[in-house]
Amino acid sequence: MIQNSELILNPDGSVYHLNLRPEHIAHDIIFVGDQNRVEKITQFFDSIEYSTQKREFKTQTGIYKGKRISVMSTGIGPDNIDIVINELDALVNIDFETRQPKENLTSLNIIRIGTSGSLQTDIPVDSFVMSKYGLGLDNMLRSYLIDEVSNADIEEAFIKHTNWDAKKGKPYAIACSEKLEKIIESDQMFKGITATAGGFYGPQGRVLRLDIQDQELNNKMDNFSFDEQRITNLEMETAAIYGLSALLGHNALSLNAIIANRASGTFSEDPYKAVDALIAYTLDKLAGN
Ligand code: R1P
Repeated sequence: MIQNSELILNPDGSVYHLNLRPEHIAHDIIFVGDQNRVEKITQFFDSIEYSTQKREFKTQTGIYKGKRISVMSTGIGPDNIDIVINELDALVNIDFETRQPKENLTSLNIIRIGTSGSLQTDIPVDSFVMSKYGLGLDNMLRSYLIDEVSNADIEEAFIKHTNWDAKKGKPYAIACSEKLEKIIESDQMFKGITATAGGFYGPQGRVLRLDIQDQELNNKMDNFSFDEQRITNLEMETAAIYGLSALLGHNALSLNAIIANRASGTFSEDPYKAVDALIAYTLDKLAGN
């Protein structure tokens, strides 16, 4: 039995941070970072059956073209992903009455629609990237036993190529769900390795007033490749989503609208337009159109 201190439920039976009970979520779930992006997606729904929010975690569940979908904001960073995916998994795979894992487990389909910075000059602002792999530079996943889901060959090649300082922890590489990749993929999307950082400034090589441990890291990342996959972009959630989903048996895919190009120093003139186009594309693919 999982103790009250380990799986915390609110007085109404909802899970602690997400504020949701099992009946409130669909098995197809879209993650966004920004809570204001949730309604940018659900505005296209035929109906909304449930809405809730606690802190940065806002969820709406409804029907889009006959398909039940939940849209959920994760806030920023891998630490939030630890909360969101563990609580989502508890909602479907732990019996809240007996506090025991269920015998028949449910696999959720999780798709992130995020924003991100490109590391490659030829992946311009306003384009889309699908992450074939997440490369976690953040350490969150290293609290779990990840050897069976992580790709040690990519990790070792990356550590060698960048002369990675072990004091920052060991990067981890996790593949996307091939099932979701097939449903969503398009010729118009770039595909590659998405690096996930545990912060926005120093951890992504941005220097304002503080010196950083490796000024050359972004340059080294942009010329790394493994098995014809290069590092396309840098953001803060994908590797954590892929890792926890793989460990818990869920399918995950991350899509990002490129709103900044770190290689050329440019930022989109209308970042919302690219995000809106990615939302429309993804919803229709999910609904089977
Ligand atoms: C940083 O500004 C945030 O934006 C990106 C990063 O991953 C980080 O969460 O994604 P979202 O727009 O989905 O939040």
